[in-house]
Amino acid sequence: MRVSRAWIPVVTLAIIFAVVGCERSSPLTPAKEAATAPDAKPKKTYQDLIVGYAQLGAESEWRSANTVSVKEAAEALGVELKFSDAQQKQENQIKAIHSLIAQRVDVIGVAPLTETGWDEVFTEAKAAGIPIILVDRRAAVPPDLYATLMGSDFLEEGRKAARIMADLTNGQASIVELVGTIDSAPANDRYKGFREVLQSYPDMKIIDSRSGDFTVAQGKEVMEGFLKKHGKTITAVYAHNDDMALGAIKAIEAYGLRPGVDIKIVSVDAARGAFEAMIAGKLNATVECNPLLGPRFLELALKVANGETVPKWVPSEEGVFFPDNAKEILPTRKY
Ligand code: GYE
Repeated sequence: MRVSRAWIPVVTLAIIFAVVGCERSSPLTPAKEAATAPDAKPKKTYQDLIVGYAQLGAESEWRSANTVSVKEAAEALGVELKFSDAQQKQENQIKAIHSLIAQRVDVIGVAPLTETGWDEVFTEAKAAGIPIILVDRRAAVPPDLYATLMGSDFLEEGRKAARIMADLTNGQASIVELVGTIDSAPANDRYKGFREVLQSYPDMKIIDSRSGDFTVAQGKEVMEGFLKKHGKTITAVYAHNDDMALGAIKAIEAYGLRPGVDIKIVSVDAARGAFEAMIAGKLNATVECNPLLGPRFLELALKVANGETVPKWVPSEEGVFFPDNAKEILPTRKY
């Protein structure tokens, strides 16, 4: 009895020593370890989230709908959104990303104007610990420089456009192509996907191809040039977006031909303007590309901010539309 009592202070001291000693020898005490473990961090909610969105411009109906979708989703969810419009200039977009890094936002969404030229600024974001989410367009960077890409399968859109064009022309056509913004992911893939399918149709030829930068004005201008050069040889137009198709329609009418009849036209996006043109019989088909990415973008932003794993690509689901039921569908279209 006496012996064990005598041991009490010794044992107590030994325990204190062990605990203190342990703290000195290891950089992480069990308590600190728990505080830095991802599970123990308080999860952010939408209301805590500050998200940047470096939009590329306002060149098309698609783009305007995409901007509205992101802004409305942020408003509805209570996310603080820092939005910028680069007016179709990569240098402006890079500046905007620098500013978002300086403001230490939680996540940066970028719709990259072009595929190339992003390594440096994305590396800076990574070094600052700010994840990048690619919205809509791909960027040619190593996969560790972005958290996820959400958007469409542009290659498949190009293939769909070619299959429709083959049906419309019975596999015989002299096609002019209105290409999107040079070096942009949708222009690159819609170009490739279309040609892939055309390999099975020897009598469908692309007789000319030029960029109209995804705008109505340039679509019209480029189509005027095509008509001047090739005249009535042209039997079909493949436009990488609806806006350029709408510009081409104006040019074809001014030239004295009937768009949709004398010259078949297929475009991509399925925006409201395309439905109106189909109802008027001037556009033969449009391949859907969904710009309403706002809610999904912010859902992914929250996950990424909380360190959750997300898929590297979140594709959109999309269809194709034709004039026969365009009138019934138009009122249901949200962009
Ligand atoms: O098709 C076009 C826009 O990146 C998918 O950009 C987007 C494209 C869209 O200007 O209209």
